[in-house]
Amino acid sequence: MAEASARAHPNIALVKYWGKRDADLVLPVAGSLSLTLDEFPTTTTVRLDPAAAADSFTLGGVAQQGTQLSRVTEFLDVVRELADSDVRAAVTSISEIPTDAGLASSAAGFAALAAAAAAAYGLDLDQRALSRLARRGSGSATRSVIPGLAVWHAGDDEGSFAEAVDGPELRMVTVTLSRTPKAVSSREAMVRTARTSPFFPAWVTSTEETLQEALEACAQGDVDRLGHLTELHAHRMHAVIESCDPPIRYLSPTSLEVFDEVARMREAGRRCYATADAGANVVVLTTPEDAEHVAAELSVHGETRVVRPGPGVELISRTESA
Ligand code: 2P0
Repeated sequence: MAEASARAHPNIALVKYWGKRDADLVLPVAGSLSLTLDEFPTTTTVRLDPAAAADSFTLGGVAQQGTQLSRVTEFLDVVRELADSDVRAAVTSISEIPTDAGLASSAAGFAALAAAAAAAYGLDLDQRALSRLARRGSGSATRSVIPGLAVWHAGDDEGSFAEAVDGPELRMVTVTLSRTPKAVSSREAMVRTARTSPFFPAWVTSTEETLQEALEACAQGDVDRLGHLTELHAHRMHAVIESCDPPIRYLSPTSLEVFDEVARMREAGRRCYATADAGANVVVLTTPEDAEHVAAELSVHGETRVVRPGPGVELISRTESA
């Protein structure tokens, strides 16, 4: 029985992914840009079990059912098709981030699962193929395959993958405000935004423009331009989400206080820019020089942590046992 383990880290988008043009293939309406972190890893083991009638999925020692299990099974179906196999698997996963609290747990989860499953089923995938495969599990997982700064190209099935981008030396400060699950999953909220927000077409076109500008800022090593675009794009994403019917609001009053505090620190000369994903937590893009100060200042609002750019997905082990 083959068994493989892999580890991946979450990423935080500077230019956000919000909306799919193909839900089955997980093709985004626009490209995005992110930083893979070196904290909060997910480690996943896939063990093939020829005697099993169904896949199983254990997360943090708890057997999963419902949507969590069906997403893993559907993902393994993609891997099985590539490997021409019908063998079921036992998946065990340990995540160091609270699931569904707004710090994208599915990015690290599906990146680790993609690498472990590919190895267990005997697929020999290069980084691009692994990124495309991870995409089928969760859009943001496309980027967690890649270390550090990563651009995810919108593309078609072949062309929609992430790759590394050179850029300035960055740090992120995570500000954990909420450990409660979000009210609406990002998967569902994306669909609602695309269907009901009158601003959605403008979101798509402006995101592509922002991505091009952000890539130029990376190439020039321009932290302040990149930071400005990051904060701007976070506001635009939350604005388009809040404009859907019925509206969805992820940011809490405390999130907004943190955005205001970040703006005040910036006026005082610190290089720091706020962003937030589909939850109340805020993440601050900053420099190695300013990171500790930013983390200390924001600790009155929530638990803060300075995070460095992290590695891409790593295969930890692969064994073939009798
Ligand atoms: C991002 N987010 O770019 C954006 C910003 C949340 C806000 O990618 O449906 O869990 O599995 O493709 O990857 C969260 O979306 O969604 C996300 P699916 P995913 O990081």
